[in-house]
Amino acid sequence: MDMTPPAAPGQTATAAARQAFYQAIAAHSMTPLWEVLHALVPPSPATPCQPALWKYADVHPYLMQSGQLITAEEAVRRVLILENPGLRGQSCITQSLYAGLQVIMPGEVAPSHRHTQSALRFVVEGHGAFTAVDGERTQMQDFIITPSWTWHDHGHLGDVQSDAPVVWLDGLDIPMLRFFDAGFAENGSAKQQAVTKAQGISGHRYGANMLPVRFDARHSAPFGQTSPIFSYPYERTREALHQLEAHADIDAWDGVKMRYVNPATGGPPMPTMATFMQRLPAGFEGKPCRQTDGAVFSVVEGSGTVEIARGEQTWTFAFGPRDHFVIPSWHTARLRSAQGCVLFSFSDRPVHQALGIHREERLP
Ligand code: 1HN
Repeated sequence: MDMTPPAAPGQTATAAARQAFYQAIAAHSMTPLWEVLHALVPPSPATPCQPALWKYADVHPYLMQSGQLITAEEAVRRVLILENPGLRGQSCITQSLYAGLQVIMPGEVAPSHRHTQSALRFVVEGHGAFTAVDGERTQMQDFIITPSWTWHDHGHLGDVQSDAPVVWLDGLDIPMLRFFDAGFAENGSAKQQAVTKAQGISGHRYGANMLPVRFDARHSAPFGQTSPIFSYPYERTREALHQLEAHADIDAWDGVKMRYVNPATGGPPMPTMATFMQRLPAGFEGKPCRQTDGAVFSVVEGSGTVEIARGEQTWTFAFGPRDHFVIPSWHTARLRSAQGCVLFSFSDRPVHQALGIHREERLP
């Protein structure tokens, strides 16, 4: 018996036969590769992720309003997610990275929990808050990491020096863990974890260009793949960049750009996310470059512009202190700064490198 349906007007018999075939196999959870092959292996990355800029002047009032609407404790984490306009509803800033701005008010606590997702914090505004990571407290300032499966809680004592909110950028590998279906989480038994270590001890032990004599990164749980330092003070970073700008070569694409390291391995502080600090000298006109790792930027000091291009489209963002922007995978970016500036950024580069798929192109 001939099962071929009659061709619809304008449809060839072949097309009709194919459609009927697709419907028949769909009932068996199958679908033809040849209809999707081109989209599956594009000639170059075809990300739905879009370049985007969040001006702090626009964001700040909403952060403060959120502080009136819900307590940190009720929210667990009071965060406004920086959601990529091309990925709405997916709680991510690139296909592999999550970013949000978290606010904590004096007197508040964000309760203790742990999860397999790794987190980084970059403090944007305010001081007087602290975070605790696996029993050690540190000031919530500058760049802090919360490695996978470490207990963490945040608090703001509201001291005499600061009764203002503290705001920081959270960067997490949430979409990656979702992709791998490897997310686990646990709440602490107490709101705040017990402090079991002296404040700053990990910095003294691992952050003074030395390691304990028998330290072996490969066998030092929980540090196998994450930095044993979890606080990287900006003062030292800033001075290093300043001296390098004055006395070393300026890279024509990046200015002076350094990556944060795990001092025990030389690798990134956490296995899924690389973090960078970069200084563009006054008058810098960067050459264009593109890479497969999508990157999120937080402007620390100064101002400038980033021009981002993909195909026929160009986006130009003017940025200043506390603004945030995202450069998606394989978008050509060009940084300029008349006044000079300092930029913090993070990306999924370590994963690209571990998989041998990282590509970078520095254009003339
Ligand atoms: C989290 O634990 C924090 O600890 C921030 O501050 C943002 C987003 C999703 C899941 C866990 C934090 C988070 C998060």
